[in-house]
Amino acid sequence: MTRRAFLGLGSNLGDREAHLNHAVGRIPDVVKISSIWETAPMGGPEQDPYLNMVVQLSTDRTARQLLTVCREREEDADRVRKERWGPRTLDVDVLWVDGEVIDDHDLTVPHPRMFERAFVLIPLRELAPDLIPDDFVDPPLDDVWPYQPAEG
Ligand code: GSY
Repeated sequence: MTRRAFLGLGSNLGDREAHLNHAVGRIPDVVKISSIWETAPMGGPEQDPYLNMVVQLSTDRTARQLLTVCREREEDADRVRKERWGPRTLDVDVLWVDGEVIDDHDLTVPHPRMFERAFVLIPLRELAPDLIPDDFVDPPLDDVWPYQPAEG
């Protein structure tokens, strides 16, 4: 059964834009891509701003199969799991799969923190306004701001 699914991507180490674009090109069944947003880091040690985006899939894959895709894309970016909440070349999370609810030790869907994170909700809103809580208030522009790619 083909369903709508959303993955969230983030990067704050190395060539952030290249990490995102490379991953998006290698995620199967992508049908829509949000803008890229630059976002202040939430949690963890002092670290550089992130680039964040969300992609929408129309897919037969289950959330668990999508988790495998996410991990493969993180491995492509040589992601090293050093410090929880620490800087990373690429983070890819399963946010939402229509009709799936999972609460396993390694996978929770819907993503347990997606509704508290402006860096998820703002790009997600471009693709799926129906998933945004009615009481969501946009954060100040110094928390989440449109990404301006370097020219040239
Ligand atoms: O959970 C994803 C990794 N991450 C991020 C992120 O993607 N964006 C921002 N702004 N802060 C973050 N903190 C963590 S951990």
